[in-house]
Amino acid sequence: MTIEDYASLVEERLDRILPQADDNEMSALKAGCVPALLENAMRYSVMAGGKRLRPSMLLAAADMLSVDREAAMPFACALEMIHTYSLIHDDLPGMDNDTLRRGRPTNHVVFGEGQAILAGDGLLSEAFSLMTEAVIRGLPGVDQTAGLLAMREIVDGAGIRGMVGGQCADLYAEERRCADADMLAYIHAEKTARMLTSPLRCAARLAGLSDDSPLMKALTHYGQTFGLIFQIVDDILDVQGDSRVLGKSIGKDEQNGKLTYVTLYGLDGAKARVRQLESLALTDAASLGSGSVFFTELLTDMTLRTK
Ligand code: GRG
Repeated sequence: MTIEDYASLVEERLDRILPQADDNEMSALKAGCVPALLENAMRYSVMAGGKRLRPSMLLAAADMLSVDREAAMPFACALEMIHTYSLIHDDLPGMDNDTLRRGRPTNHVVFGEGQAILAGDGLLSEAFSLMTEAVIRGLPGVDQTAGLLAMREIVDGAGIRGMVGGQCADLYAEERRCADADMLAYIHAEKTARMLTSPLRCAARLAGLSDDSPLMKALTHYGQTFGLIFQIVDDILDVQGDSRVLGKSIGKDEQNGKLTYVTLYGLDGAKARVRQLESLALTDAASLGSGSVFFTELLTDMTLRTK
Protein backbone atom coordinates (compact mmCIF):
# COMPACT_ATOMS: atom_id res chain seq x y z
CA MET A 1 0.00 0.00 0.00
CA THR A 2 1.22 3.50 -0.86
CA ILE A 3 0.48 6.74 1.00
CA GLU A 4 -2.13 7.53 -1.68
CA ASP A 5 -3.89 4.20 -0.96
CA TYR A 6 -3.99 4.90 2.76
CA ALA A 7 -5.01 8.51 2.19
CA SER A 8 -8.04 7.49 0.14
CA LEU A 9 -9.15 5.00 2.83
CA VAL A 10 -8.98 7.80 5.41
CA GLU A 11 -10.72 10.26 3.12
CA GLU A 12 -13.61 7.85 2.57
CA ARG A 13 -14.00 7.15 6.28
CA LEU A 14 -13.82 10.81 7.30
CA ASP A 15 -16.56 11.58 4.82
CA ARG A 16 -18.76 8.99 6.55
CA ILE A 17 -17.87 10.00 10.10
CA LEU A 18 -18.24 13.78 9.92
CA PRO A 19 -21.71 15.08 10.64
CA GLN A 20 -23.57 15.85 7.43
CA ALA A 21 -25.41 19.15 7.32
CA ASP A 22 -28.98 19.50 6.19
CA ASP A 23 -29.58 21.97 3.35
CA ASN A 24 -31.56 24.20 5.67
CA GLU A 25 -29.16 25.96 8.01
CA MET A 26 -31.68 26.26 10.85
CA SER A 27 -33.08 22.73 10.61
CA ALA A 28 -30.55 21.21 12.98
CA LEU A 29 -31.07 23.81 15.69
CA LYS A 30 -32.71 21.59 18.23
CA ALA A 31 -31.40 20.14 21.47
CA GLY A 32 -28.78 17.45 20.98
CA CYS A 33 -28.20 18.32 17.31
CA VAL A 34 -25.18 20.01 15.78
CA PRO A 35 -26.01 23.32 14.07
CA ALA A 36 -25.62 22.92 10.32
CA LEU A 37 -23.34 25.95 10.19
CA LEU A 38 -20.86 24.20 12.48
CA GLU A 39 -21.06 20.95 10.50
CA ASN A 40 -20.36 22.86 7.29
CA ALA A 41 -17.41 24.72 8.77
CA MET A 42 -15.87 21.49 10.13
CA ARG A 43 -16.36 19.64 6.84
CA TYR A 44 -15.05 22.55 4.79
CA SER A 45 -11.54 22.22 6.19
CA VAL A 46 -11.37 18.46 6.71
CA MET A 47 -12.63 17.58 3.24
CA ALA A 48 -10.38 20.14 1.53
CA GLY A 49 -7.74 17.55 0.68
CA GLY A 50 -4.42 17.51 2.46
CA LYS A 51 -1.83 14.81 2.28
CA ARG A 52 -3.40 12.73 5.08
CA LEU A 53 0.15 12.03 6.15
CA ARG A 54 -0.41 11.39 9.84
CA PRO A 55 -3.32 8.92 9.50
CA SER A 56 -1.51 7.15 6.63
CA MET A 57 1.53 6.67 8.86
CA LEU A 58 -0.72 5.27 11.57
CA LEU A 59 -2.40 2.79 9.23
CA ALA A 60 0.92 1.75 7.65
CA ALA A 61 2.44 1.12 11.08
CA ALA A 62 -0.69 -0.82 12.10
CA ASP A 63 -0.39 -3.01 8.98
CA MET A 64 3.30 -3.54 9.66
CA LEU A 65 2.47 -4.68 13.20
CA SER A 66 -0.50 -6.83 12.09
CA VAL A 67 -3.08 -4.69 13.92
CA ASP A 68 -6.61 -5.06 12.55
CA ARG A 69 -7.19 -2.05 10.29
CA GLU A 70 -10.64 -1.48 11.77
CA ALA A 71 -9.04 -1.14 15.20
CA ALA A 72 -6.64 1.48 13.87
CA MET A 73 -9.08 3.48 11.74
CA PRO A 74 -10.83 5.52 14.51
CA PHE A 75 -7.42 6.71 15.77
CA ALA A 76 -6.29 7.56 12.22
CA CYS A 77 -9.42 9.64 11.57
CA ALA A 78 -9.24 11.30 14.99
CA LEU A 79 -5.64 12.28 14.31
CA GLU A 80 -6.55 13.92 11.00
CA MET A 81 -9.42 15.78 12.70
CA ILE A 82 -7.04 17.09 15.37
CA HIS A 83 -4.47 18.05 12.73
CA THR A 84 -7.16 19.93 10.78
CA TYR A 85 -8.31 21.77 13.91
CA SER A 86 -4.71 22.87 14.48
CA LEU A 87 -4.47 24.19 10.93
CA ILE A 88 -7.75 26.14 11.30
CA HIS A 89 -6.55 27.72 14.55
CA ASP A 90 -3.03 28.32 13.24
CA ASP A 91 -4.47 30.31 10.32
CA LEU A 92 -6.47 32.66 12.59
CA PRO A 93 -5.57 36.37 12.71
CA GLY A 94 -4.30 35.93 16.29
CA MET A 95 -1.84 33.27 15.16
CA ASP A 96 -0.36 33.05 11.63
CA ASN A 97 -3.08 35.18 10.05
CA ASP A 98 -3.29 33.26 6.79
CA THR A 99 -5.89 33.36 4.04
CA LEU A 100 -5.02 30.27 1.99
CA ARG A 101 -4.89 26.65 3.16
CA ARG A 102 -5.16 23.38 1.25
CA GLY A 103 -5.74 25.47 -1.87
CA ARG A 104 -8.83 27.18 -0.42
CA PRO A 105 -9.59 30.37 1.51
CA THR A 106 -8.96 29.62 5.18
CA ASN A 107 -11.83 28.66 7.47
CA HIS A 108 -12.14 32.07 9.17
CA VAL A 109 -12.17 33.84 5.79
CA VAL A 110 -15.26 31.84 4.82
CA PHE A 111 -17.07 31.39 8.14
CA GLY A 112 -15.74 34.27 10.27
CA GLU A 113 -13.28 34.17 13.11
CA GLY A 114 -15.63 33.05 15.87
CA GLN A 115 -17.10 30.20 13.84
CA ALA A 116 -13.61 29.07 12.76
CA ILE A 117 -12.55 28.83 16.42
CA LEU A 118 -15.65 26.73 17.09
CA ALA A 119 -15.04 24.53 14.03
CA GLY A 120 -11.58 23.76 15.44
CA ASP A 121 -13.00 23.12 18.92
CA GLY A 122 -15.67 20.92 17.37
CA LEU A 123 -13.12 18.81 15.51
CA LEU A 124 -10.99 18.38 18.62
CA SER A 125 -13.89 17.22 20.77
CA GLU A 126 -15.29 14.98 18.00
CA ALA A 127 -11.87 13.36 17.71
CA PHE A 128 -11.87 12.53 21.43
CA SER A 129 -15.41 11.24 21.16
CA LEU A 130 -14.54 9.04 18.17
CA MET A 131 -11.66 7.36 19.98
CA THR A 132 -13.55 6.99 23.26
CA GLU A 133 -16.59 5.44 21.57
CA ALA A 134 -14.38 3.01 19.65
CA VAL A 135 -12.61 1.86 22.82
CA ILE A 136 -15.90 1.50 24.70
CA ARG A 137 -17.47 -0.50 21.84
CA GLY A 138 -14.38 -2.72 21.63
CA LEU A 139 -11.55 -2.71 19.10
CA PRO A 140 -11.17 -5.87 17.01
CA GLY A 141 -8.20 -7.88 18.28
CA VAL A 142 -7.13 -5.21 20.80
CA ASP A 143 -7.87 -5.23 24.52
CA GLN A 144 -9.32 -2.18 26.24
CA THR A 145 -6.14 -1.20 28.09
CA ALA A 146 -4.15 -1.22 24.86
CA GLY A 147 -6.91 0.90 23.29
CA LEU A 148 -6.66 3.45 26.11
CA LEU A 149 -2.87 3.55 25.88
CA ALA A 150 -3.20 4.12 22.12
CA MET A 151 -5.60 6.98 22.75
CA ARG A 152 -3.23 8.50 25.27
CA GLU A 153 -0.51 8.70 22.60
CA ILE A 154 -2.77 10.86 20.42
CA VAL A 155 -4.14 13.01 23.27
CA ASP A 156 -0.70 13.69 24.78
CA GLY A 157 0.88 14.40 21.40
CA ALA A 158 -1.77 16.99 20.65
CA GLY A 159 -1.80 18.56 24.11
CA ILE A 160 0.12 21.00 26.27
CA ARG A 161 3.19 18.75 26.47
CA GLY A 162 3.04 18.31 22.70
CA MET A 163 1.63 20.32 19.80
CA VAL A 164 -0.14 23.01 21.85
CA GLY A 165 2.98 23.58 23.99
CA GLY A 166 5.11 23.82 20.82
CA GLN A 167 2.71 26.31 19.27
CA CYS A 168 2.85 28.38 22.47
CA ALA A 169 6.66 28.52 22.27
CA ASP A 170 6.43 29.36 18.56
CA LEU A 171 4.19 32.38 19.23
CA TYR A 172 6.39 33.46 22.13
CA ALA A 173 9.54 33.28 19.99
CA GLU A 174 7.80 35.23 17.24
CA GLU A 175 6.65 38.00 19.62
CA ARG A 176 10.05 38.32 21.29
CA ARG A 177 12.00 38.02 17.99
CA CYS A 178 13.92 35.28 19.74
CA ALA A 179 16.56 33.39 17.70
CA ASP A 180 17.72 30.68 20.01
CA ALA A 181 18.72 27.17 18.86
CA ASP A 182 17.29 25.47 21.99
CA MET A 183 13.96 27.24 21.52
CA LEU A 184 13.93 26.23 17.84
CA ALA A 185 14.62 22.59 18.72
CA TYR A 186 11.80 22.61 21.29
CA ILE A 187 9.32 24.21 18.86
CA HIS A 188 10.11 21.74 16.08
CA ALA A 189 10.03 18.72 18.35
CA GLU A 190 6.70 19.60 19.97
CA LYS A 191 4.69 21.57 17.42
CA THR A 192 5.42 19.32 14.45
CA ALA A 193 7.38 16.16 15.28
CA ARG A 194 5.08 14.99 18.11
CA MET A 195 2.08 14.72 15.77
CA LEU A 196 4.24 12.67 13.39
CA THR A 197 5.50 10.39 16.16
CA SER A 198 2.19 9.79 17.91
CA PRO A 199 0.64 7.91 14.93
CA LEU A 200 3.49 5.39 15.10
CA ARG A 201 3.38 5.06 18.87
CA CYS A 202 -0.41 4.76 18.74
CA ALA A 203 -0.18 1.82 16.30
CA ALA A 204 2.53 0.26 18.47
CA ARG A 205 0.26 0.52 21.55
CA LEU A 206 -2.56 -1.16 19.61
CA ALA A 207 -0.09 -3.97 18.90
CA GLY A 208 0.57 -4.21 22.65
CA LEU A 209 4.15 -2.88 22.50
CA SER A 210 5.61 -1.25 25.63
CA ASP A 211 8.14 1.57 25.92
CA ASP A 212 10.95 -0.97 26.40
CA SER A 213 10.30 -2.74 23.12
CA PRO A 214 13.08 -2.20 20.52
CA LEU A 215 10.42 -1.75 17.84
CA MET A 216 8.68 0.97 19.89
CA LYS A 217 12.04 2.71 20.34
CA ALA A 218 12.84 2.52 16.62
CA LEU A 219 9.39 3.83 15.66
CA THR A 220 9.66 6.68 18.16
CA HIS A 221 13.11 7.69 16.97
CA TYR A 222 12.03 7.46 13.32
CA GLY A 223 8.98 9.65 14.02
CA GLN A 224 11.01 12.28 15.87
CA THR A 225 13.65 12.46 13.13
CA PHE A 226 11.07 12.35 10.35
CA GLY A 227 9.14 15.14 12.08
CA LEU A 228 12.21 17.36 12.19
CA ILE A 229 12.92 16.70 8.51
CA PHE A 230 9.29 17.51 7.70
CA GLN A 231 9.46 20.84 9.53
CA ILE A 232 12.81 21.88 8.04
CA VAL A 233 11.49 21.08 4.54
CA ASP A 234 8.40 23.14 5.45
CA ASP A 235 10.66 26.07 6.39
CA ILE A 236 12.56 25.70 3.10
CA LEU A 237 9.32 25.54 1.09
CA ASP A 238 8.13 28.73 2.77
CA VAL A 239 11.10 30.42 1.10
CA GLN A 240 11.47 28.45 -2.13
CA GLY A 241 8.11 26.76 -2.69
CA ASP A 242 5.30 27.54 -5.12
CA SER A 243 2.14 28.78 -3.43
CA ARG A 244 -0.10 27.24 -6.13
CA VAL A 245 1.43 23.79 -5.60
CA LEU A 246 1.60 24.10 -1.81
CA GLY A 247 -1.98 25.35 -1.55
CA LYS A 248 -0.90 27.89 1.07
CA SER A 249 0.86 31.24 1.14
CA ILE A 250 4.65 31.41 1.07
CA GLY A 251 6.98 33.97 2.63
CA LYS A 252 4.88 33.96 5.82
CA ASP A 253 7.76 33.05 8.12
CA GLU A 254 9.79 36.09 7.14
CA GLN A 255 6.67 38.29 7.17
CA ASN A 256 5.83 37.15 10.72
CA GLY A 257 9.44 37.35 11.91
CA LYS A 258 9.37 33.64 12.70
CA LEU A 259 12.24 31.66 14.09
CA THR A 260 12.92 28.87 11.56
CA TYR A 261 15.73 26.57 10.48
CA VAL A 262 16.28 28.84 7.49
CA THR A 263 16.51 32.05 9.53
CA LEU A 264 18.89 30.42 12.00
CA TYR A 265 21.11 28.33 9.67
CA GLY A 266 20.43 29.72 6.18
CA LEU A 267 19.02 27.77 3.22
CA ASP A 268 22.18 25.73 2.66
CA GLY A 269 22.51 24.95 6.35
CA ALA A 270 18.87 23.82 6.50
CA LYS A 271 19.28 21.58 3.45
CA ALA A 272 22.46 20.05 4.89
CA ARG A 273 20.56 19.29 8.12
CA VAL A 274 17.83 17.52 6.13
CA ARG A 275 20.43 15.25 4.45
CA GLN A 276 22.07 14.49 7.80
CA LEU A 277 18.75 13.64 9.48
CA GLU A 278 17.60 11.58 6.48
CA SER A 279 20.47 9.15 6.90
CA LEU A 280 19.63 8.77 10.62
CA ALA A 281 15.97 8.09 9.84
CA LEU A 282 16.90 5.58 7.12
CA THR A 283 18.81 3.59 9.75
CA ASP A 284 15.71 3.62 11.98
CA ALA A 285 13.52 2.55 9.06
CA ALA A 286 15.87 -0.32 8.23
CA SER A 287 15.62 -1.56 11.82
CA LEU A 288 11.83 -1.90 11.48
CA GLY A 289 12.37 -5.14 9.52
CA SER A 290 9.75 -6.42 7.09
CA GLY A 291 7.17 -3.73 6.39
CA SER A 292 9.76 -0.97 6.58
CA VAL A 293 9.49 -0.18 2.83
CA PHE A 294 6.63 2.29 3.37
CA PHE A 295 8.69 4.27 5.87
CA THR A 296 11.84 4.26 3.71
CA GLU A 297 9.89 5.51 0.69
CA LEU A 298 8.05 8.08 2.79
CA LEU A 299 11.36 9.64 3.76
CA THR A 300 12.34 10.14 0.13
CA ASP A 301 8.86 11.46 -0.72
CA MET A 302 8.95 13.98 2.12
CA THR A 303 12.49 15.23 1.58
CA LEU A 304 11.69 15.83 -2.10
CA ARG A 305 8.17 17.15 -1.52
CA THR A 306 6.94 20.31 -3.19
CA LYS A 307 3.60 20.45 -1.31
C1 GRG B 1 -3.03 25.87 16.75
C2 GRG B 1 -2.54 24.24 18.61
C3 GRG B 1 -2.23 24.78 17.30
C4 GRG B 1 -1.21 24.23 16.65
C5 GRG B 1 -0.80 24.61 15.31
C6 GRG B 1 -0.32 22.81 12.62
C7 GRG B 1 0.40 23.81 13.39
C8 GRG B 1 0.34 23.76 14.88
C9 GRG B 1 1.01 24.79 12.80
C10 GRG B 1 1.01 24.95 11.32
C11 GRG B 1 2.22 25.69 10.95
C12 GRG B 1 3.12 24.82 10.18
C13 GRG B 1 3.29 25.17 8.76
C14 GRG B 1 3.74 23.80 10.73
C15 GRG B 1 4.64 22.95 9.95
C16 GRG B 1 4.24 21.56 9.93
C17 GRG B 1 2.85 21.38 9.55
C18 GRG B 1 1.95 21.00 10.64
C19 GRG B 1 2.48 21.53 8.28
C20 GRG B 1 1.12 21.28 7.78
O1 GRG B 1 0.92 19.91 7.70
P1 GRG B 1 0.77 19.15 6.30
O2 GRG B 1 1.81 19.63 5.32
O3 GRG B 1 -0.67 19.68 5.83
O4 GRG B 1 0.73 17.68 6.56
P2 GRG B 1 -1.82 18.95 5.00
O5 GRG B 1 -2.70 20.09 4.53
O6 GRG B 1 -1.17 18.21 3.85
O7 GRG B 1 -2.52 18.06 5.95
